Amino acid sequence: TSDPACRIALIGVPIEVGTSEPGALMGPAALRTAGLVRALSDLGHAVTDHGDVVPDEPAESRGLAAVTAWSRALSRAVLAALEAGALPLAVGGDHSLSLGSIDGVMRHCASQGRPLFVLWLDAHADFNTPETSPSGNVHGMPLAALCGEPGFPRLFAEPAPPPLAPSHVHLFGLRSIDAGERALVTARRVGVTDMRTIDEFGVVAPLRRVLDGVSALGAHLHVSLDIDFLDPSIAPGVGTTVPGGATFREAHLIMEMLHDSGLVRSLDVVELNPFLDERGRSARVLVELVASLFGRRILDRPTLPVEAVPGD
Ligand code: B3U
Ligand code: MN
Ligand code: MN
Repeated sequence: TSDPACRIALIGVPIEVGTSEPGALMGPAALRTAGLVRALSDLGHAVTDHGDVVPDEPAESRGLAAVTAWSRALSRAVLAALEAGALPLAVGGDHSLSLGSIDGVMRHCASQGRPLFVLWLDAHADFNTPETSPSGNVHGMPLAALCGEPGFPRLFAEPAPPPLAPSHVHLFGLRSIDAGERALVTARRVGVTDMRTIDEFGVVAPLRRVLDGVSALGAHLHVSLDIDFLDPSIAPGVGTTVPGGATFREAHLIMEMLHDSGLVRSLDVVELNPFLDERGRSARVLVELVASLFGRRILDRPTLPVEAVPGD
């Protein structure tokens, strides 16, 4: 995203089979209504709306089998976008869609011999397995499945790419974690910037450290933005509200830093539930943030080191 303009492939994923709260399937429609395509094309990007993904089999029921039908179709769409030189933007839909988007990204990275790094902006760790999950909801499991934890059925099309390295995953904004997840995240050495760290150090220092690491690895950076990363007071349109989330200003700065890094190559925007929203507020906030990630800025300069803060 450092180029003045890039090609963006918008892929709608109206999936809610990974959650028990209905409404997320309206997410892609609400983001389009809030002007997502226009916001990005106004920045000079070439945006193609590929419409909504259709699952491989009709998926009426909830659970892993239903998610698999969606994720296989989404994986192909994401891989095709990357192979065509575009940046895939998958909009959901619940967070189980990242099984498909990241599977597609992993296949692309494997073919290029390039490492992959995933930045997970979320209140939750989404690192449950079917065994540890208290709810059985698949949107709480995608990272464990992608990192190759046991206990999942065959989710991905064969030949499956090698699993994601847990040390190449960074959870940012974490403030709700189940006991089984905490044990796994610790044992696998997943990177974490939790809300306490953000309270103590702000967002800039921890995020700079993550981005410097990605840059040193020469990795493809995939960002997965769960709307519950934000505080529910600015983004109420979500099934699982967790108090104490990121403010608009923190989230906005994160997006500007991601843009300035020039490292982001694929993005998910998930868990918007328009049925629970208030007059489109949450959809509009997400469009604002995505626009900042793609280069909307106040002044034409990147964030500066403190020594260089302008003023006089
Ligand atoms: N960790 C809980 C809650 C949860 C995870 N992701 C969301 N909620 N959105 C679970 O059900 O796995
Ligand atoms: Mn999530
Ligand atoms: Mn979440």
